[in-house]
Amino acid sequence: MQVGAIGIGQAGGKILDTFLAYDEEIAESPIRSALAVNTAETDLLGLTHVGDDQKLLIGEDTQNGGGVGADNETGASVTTDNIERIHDSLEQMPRHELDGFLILTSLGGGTGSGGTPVIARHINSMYDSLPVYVVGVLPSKREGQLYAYNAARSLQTLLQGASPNNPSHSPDPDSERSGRTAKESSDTRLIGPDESITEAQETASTPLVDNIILIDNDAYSRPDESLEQAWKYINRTIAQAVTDLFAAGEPLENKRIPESVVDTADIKQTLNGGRLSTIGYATSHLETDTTQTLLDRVRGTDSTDLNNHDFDQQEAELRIMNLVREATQTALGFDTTLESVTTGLVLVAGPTDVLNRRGIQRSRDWIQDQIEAPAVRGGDYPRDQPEVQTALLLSGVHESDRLRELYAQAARARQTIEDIDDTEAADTALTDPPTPPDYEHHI
Ligand SMILES: Nc1nc2c(ncn2[C@@H]2O[C@H](COP(=O)(O)OP(=O)(O)OP(=O)(O)O)[C@@H](O)[C@H]2O)c(=O)[nH]1
Ligand SMILES: [Mg+2]
Repeated sequence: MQVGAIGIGQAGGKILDTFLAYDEEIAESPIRSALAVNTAETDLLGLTHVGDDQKLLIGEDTQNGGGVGADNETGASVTTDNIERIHDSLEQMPRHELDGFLILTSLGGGTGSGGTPVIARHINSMYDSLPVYVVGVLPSKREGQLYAYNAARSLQTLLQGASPNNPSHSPDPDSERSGRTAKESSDTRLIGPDESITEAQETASTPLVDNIILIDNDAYSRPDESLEQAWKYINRTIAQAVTDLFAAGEPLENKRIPESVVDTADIKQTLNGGRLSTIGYATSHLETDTTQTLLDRVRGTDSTDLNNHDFDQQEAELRIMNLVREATQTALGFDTTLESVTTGLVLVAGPTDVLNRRGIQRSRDWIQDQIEAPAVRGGDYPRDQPEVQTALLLSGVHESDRLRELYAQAARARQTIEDIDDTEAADTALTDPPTPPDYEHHI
């Protein structure tokens, strides 16, 4: 699967950079074309794998290259004001070779969180046939209410696209794919977390994106380390998981043919299983020579023994099953149970002799049993390396304590903001205080 990748904001740019670094290492990439967009100049300068001609600084006139300070309304409006420049950069991408767009961003900051819906809306209006996927990073709970509020608004806007509470944002009746029209490309408004979130994924009539792969900064960071320390690891995990999943089925010269190919259609169908997804990733280093000698001793065989092969294959099968379970647990760090997703894709990468077919099949069956849906896809990715990796994509997340918490945190932030507004209104006696809307959150 080949994508045009857009990293927006600080996190988005760094994740894009990490993708490009990893892709250089494995000499393969799902990123056909890359673009980093930011309002902060230093963020862009810090990217070492993104080329200078792939960097776009926006809003210099208003933000002076200093970012938008976690104000995602400003992030949205600056992106809108610069949409033509973004458009020109997107036009440089070889669109006919792309299977879709992938926007990389944090959801809690200002530039990426506000700019992503604007860019998604623009892509929909210009290149309607190509799907838009987002890798969106949820802020840590430790980062407080404002980031949670930003994330909930950005998510809500991406899932709903237009707010039923605001007639000026209603779907265009003349358009078949309402909400995905050029007409709306100047719409900078972000939907609030209290605005009819009711089962947004299922009922959304006007989503701006085809799928959001959510990454939870909390799920991957350890209590004893700072978030900044965890970012590197998190970014690397995202890059590895998504690259492996997207690149596995790409035919390349000299590439080993998988026994079971995961192709673009498998990935798209898995992502079509819902609007929200999550990924998991696990690695196991293959035994060093010393360990192998030890194992040989335990087995009491030499390496040409036939039983040895069986033993190796049993070991390979077990290794894969353990890795898939581990990958499930990392993915479920974001969510709660496998019952809360509707579809999945399992990919196992490693040297051919350890890609045990039965192990992959049994892992798929194991996930399938729990999801209780027929659609768990899977495949292998043969490549020479001293380790085995499992990448997991779980889609159609329909129940999530983490998201409920995020929306609750966001609602509290909304209330705080309104309380401040009320005080200011009373002080100046300019306007009546607004009535706080009833808050109901459902995922
Ligand atoms: N995983 C990950 N998260 C990051 C990284 N950098 C920042 N974040 C998270 O992103 C959120 C902040 O968003 P940023 O991407 O820094 O914000 P921005 O889009 O650049 O917007 P402004 O700085 O407000 O202009 C917080 O939740 C951070 O924890 C990163 O490299 N990796
Ligand atoms: Mg920033």
